[in-house]
Amino acid sequence: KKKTEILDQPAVNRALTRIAHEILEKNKGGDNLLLVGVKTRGVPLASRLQEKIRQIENITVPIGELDITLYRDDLEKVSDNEDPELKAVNIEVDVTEKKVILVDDVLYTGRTIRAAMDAVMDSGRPSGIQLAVLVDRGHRELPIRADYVGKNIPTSEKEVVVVQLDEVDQADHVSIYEK
Ligand code: 3GP
Ligand code: 5GP
Ligand code: MG
Repeated sequence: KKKTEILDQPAVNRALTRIAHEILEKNKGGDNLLLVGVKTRGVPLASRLQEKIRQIENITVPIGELDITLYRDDLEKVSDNEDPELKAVNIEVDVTEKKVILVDDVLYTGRTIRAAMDAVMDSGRPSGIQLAVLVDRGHRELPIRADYVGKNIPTSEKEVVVVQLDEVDQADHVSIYEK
């Protein structure tokens, strides 16, 4: 199947550098931030943002992770009646009064992020929740949008965005291909 590369390693890195700056600009610094990665690939993205914020402002923003179970184990199947559910939360700091930034690789229907917001709000009262994604591929089914986007990639429902990250896949690449 034909695969088209959208972002290579330097482009992924530049997008994350920009997002780190945008996060610091919007929040007037890094105080009271908490980065929460959505497994699997949101977790290494959150730690890369943590490292970039450390390089820019010399502060270490705390990190947590959420595991939201996939409702689509068959990626060919578009229709589904099950919603993603929380499988595990690992957030060591109290979210109360924190500006929580959810981090995920791809934003699609928005259902995963809805479940992630529920999980965060069940664990305390954050002062706000923001969303950072490497790719927004469109096709939202809920009124959810990202505050920080690496790249908007208009896709058809038949296309899949492949996100590969060094920590998981031994290389950084974002490409799209037809299912
Ligand atoms: P992730 O957990 O790192 O986000 O679903 C398992 C993996 O398959 C996900 O990795 C995701 O990147 C990838 N994937 C590719 N296309 C799709 C898709 O259309 N839906 C879902 N849920 N995952 C997809
Ligand atoms: P949503 O819940 O917004 O439909 O989907 C978001 C989650 O599903 C993300 O965590 C992402 O891993 C996965 N996902 C949905 N579509 C794609 C896609 O085209 N490519 C990749 N890599 N992940 C996807
Ligand atoms: Mg993901």
